[in-house]
Amino acid sequence: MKGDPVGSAYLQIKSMQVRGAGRIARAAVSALRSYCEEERFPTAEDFYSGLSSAGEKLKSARPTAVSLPNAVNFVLAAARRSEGKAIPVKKVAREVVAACDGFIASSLKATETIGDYGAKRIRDGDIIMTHCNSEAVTAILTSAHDAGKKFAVFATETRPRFQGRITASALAKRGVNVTLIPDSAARLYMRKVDFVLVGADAIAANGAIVNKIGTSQVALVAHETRARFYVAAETYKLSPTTMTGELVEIEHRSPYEVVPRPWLEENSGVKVENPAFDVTPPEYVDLIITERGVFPPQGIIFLMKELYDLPMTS
Ligand code: RI2
Repeated sequence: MKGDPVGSAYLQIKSMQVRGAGRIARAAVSALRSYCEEERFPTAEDFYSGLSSAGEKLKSARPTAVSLPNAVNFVLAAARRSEGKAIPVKKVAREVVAACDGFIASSLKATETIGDYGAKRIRDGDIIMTHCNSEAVTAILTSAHDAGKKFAVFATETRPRFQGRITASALAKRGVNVTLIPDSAARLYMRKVDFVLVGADAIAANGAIVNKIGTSQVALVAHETRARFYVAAETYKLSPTTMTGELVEIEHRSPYEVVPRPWLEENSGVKVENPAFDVTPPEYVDLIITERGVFPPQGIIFLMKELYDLPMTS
């Protein structure tokens, strides 16, 4: 075995060295690809069980972004198609590598397509607020900017990990007019805002959006001031298990992302909570922009049923 691509991807995803729902999906798939290329499998049984436990390990790195299990399941399904057939294990491994390449390419293409679809929603003079850092959102804003549209962006800092700085820095480097604001200033600036644009880690069957903590507060304020609320997400962020009533698990991270360890040691009577995501109800969402088109939150169930091949129920 050369290195440990799965173990190292697991650690990078868990520690958020690799972050963002799309990026973690591609990192997991890329690790499974390396596993297929690097591992030596004496028997087909070894291949299937090894790949399956590698996939389960990667899925466990972060619990909320459904892009991660969806991506891993895509790869495992590609392997399962050959299970039980008399196909040489090397050939199956090659097919799985091709499936991994297909996933990565279509993920990147999906983000680009969302960029094009979303850019059509931006008009000259628009003021847009975003929260956290999303590749899908950045794709829309840079596509609109590259098309010559003139607009301004307010990016919230996004405590406790300040992903808003990543957004602001990336947009400024591309020449987009961007202003970084504290999360607590969202209501003050919302009066000027035409629409909010955020990414998603998971989208439930009822059109609820699971995204970075604070998103639902921004949505509430947008609702109050009648600013529209748009979500940009590739379809592998749709959560199929929510169709059968499963809830999306919300990740809780270390208290030391919120306060320094010495502070907490000095103030040991203080409890610290650090939920990484929250849920924005569909009533606060106007549109979900995917690579398959633009949907109202109530329409997402039909797309989900089509993509996940489940029978239509009432
Ligand atoms: P893209 C991020 O989660 C944010 O919540 C962001 O909105 C979402 O993933 C989608 O990201 P985190 O990994 O796939 O920072 O659009 O916890 O880049």
